[in-house]
Amino acid sequence: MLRRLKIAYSLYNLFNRKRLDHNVAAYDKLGLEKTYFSPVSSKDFEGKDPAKLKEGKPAIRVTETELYRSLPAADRASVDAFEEVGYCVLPNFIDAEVADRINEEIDRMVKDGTLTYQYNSKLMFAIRHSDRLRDLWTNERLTEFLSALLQGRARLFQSINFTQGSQQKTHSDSIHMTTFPLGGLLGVWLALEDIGPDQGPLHYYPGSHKMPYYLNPEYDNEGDWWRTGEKLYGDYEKMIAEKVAATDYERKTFLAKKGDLFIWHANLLHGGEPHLNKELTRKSMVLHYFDVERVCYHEITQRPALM
Ligand SMILES: O=C(O)CCC(=O)C(=O)O
Repeated sequence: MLRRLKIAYSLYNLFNRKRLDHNVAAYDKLGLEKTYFSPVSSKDFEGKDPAKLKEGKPAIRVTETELYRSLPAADRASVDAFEEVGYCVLPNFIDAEVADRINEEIDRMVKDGTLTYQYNSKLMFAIRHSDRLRDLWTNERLTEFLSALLQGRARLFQSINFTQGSQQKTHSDSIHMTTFPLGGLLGVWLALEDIGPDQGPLHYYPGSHKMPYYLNPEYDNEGDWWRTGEKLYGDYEKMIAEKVAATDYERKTFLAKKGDLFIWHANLLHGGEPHLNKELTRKSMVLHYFDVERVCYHEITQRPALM
């Protein structure tokens, strides 16, 4: 019950001004009477003009970025198709030796207790504990490329490492990490070893990012002025399963080689396949980037995102 009280989140957020200031300028531009710690959800933006947030800010095209220009033709073609299919694949993006060093660093942080498994299989925010990891994912070349894909300003928000498959049911990240206007998020997924069909590979539905964004109102999870919605996450997953079953989108799995990168759109439906052979690991790392030129928040809990 306490977890649903908006006042509890607001009190916590009251003491995190620096990490929440990013939304304030956007609230002003949109004419929203909110402070940095106020609850926020999609219903706040009804009738608001998203163009107000991007006034006078021409974004660079992805084809002009240094990273894109350095890619082999096949990878460029994958990036070119991003808008159409909702993802792109950059094979061998990271050298095997760099992947090994990431694995060593994660192992060390698990052994010394810096990282502990949460939500079954997730090692959250390793980037907060390792300069090397953070630098790898915040370098200028990658940031420029991701900013161009977002048509905004990409900022690394979160990392999650896995040693076992997530087995997470199909979802869109936009219920967890949401923006106004919608679509200001990218998922960047790195294989830290070869991942076969029995190791719980990533699954995804090409083109599904063009489906509507299914947020709190679509599964009756809006709550009221003092409480967030009462639905369970399983209710969200059930709704998504029904929505996707009513379409022709095809489910695919990403059988990755160590060092391969998969980038997905904010609304691409994806998840983790069952991890069938538990004797094998499934080492991977996922990074989520927000476009900080938009309002960045969590629709499901109606909280502003702590950057
Ligand atoms: O790696 C996986 O199995 C799924 C990860 C995922 O769904 C996510 O981070 O949003």
